[in-house]
Amino acid sequence: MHQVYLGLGSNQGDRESQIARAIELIGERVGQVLRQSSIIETKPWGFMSGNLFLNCAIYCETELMPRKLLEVTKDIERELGRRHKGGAYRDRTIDIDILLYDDITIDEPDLQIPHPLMEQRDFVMMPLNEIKDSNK
Ligand code: PH2
Ligand code: MG
Ligand code: MG
Repeated sequence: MHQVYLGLGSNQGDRESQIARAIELIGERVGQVLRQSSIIETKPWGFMSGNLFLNCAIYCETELMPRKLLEVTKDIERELGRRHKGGAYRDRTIDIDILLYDDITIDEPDLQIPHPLMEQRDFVMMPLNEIKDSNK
């Protein structure tokens, strides 16, 4: 089993439901979700919008390899109404980011692990620190 931390964010539509549904689908398709942080409300970082985010982090264990994990999280984003990918930051119904995957490092154009900007983002680090290594 591989140990994975994911960051979730939503600032458009029914934010709570979309985060809840994303976690449910991650549990079904990625692997058992063993820890979930508190959900915090945060101001948009890196772009202007009047829509506040809800952010949280989860820990799960998976058999999926990193690329397959990326594919599955992108499918879930699409199913939950996300219409854009990449490019400038915009409002989104759901964003699922791979923060950490075991101790591996990947640096490819479409997949970087650990998430390259996470340490600059309180909306990632606060929830992540809440669940990280809490009982391991
Ligand atoms: N995600 C971004 C850009 N800015 N700001 C907040 N508060 N929360 C996010 O999840 C977020 C963001 C790109 O993915
Ligand atoms: Mg993101
Ligand atoms: Mg993303």
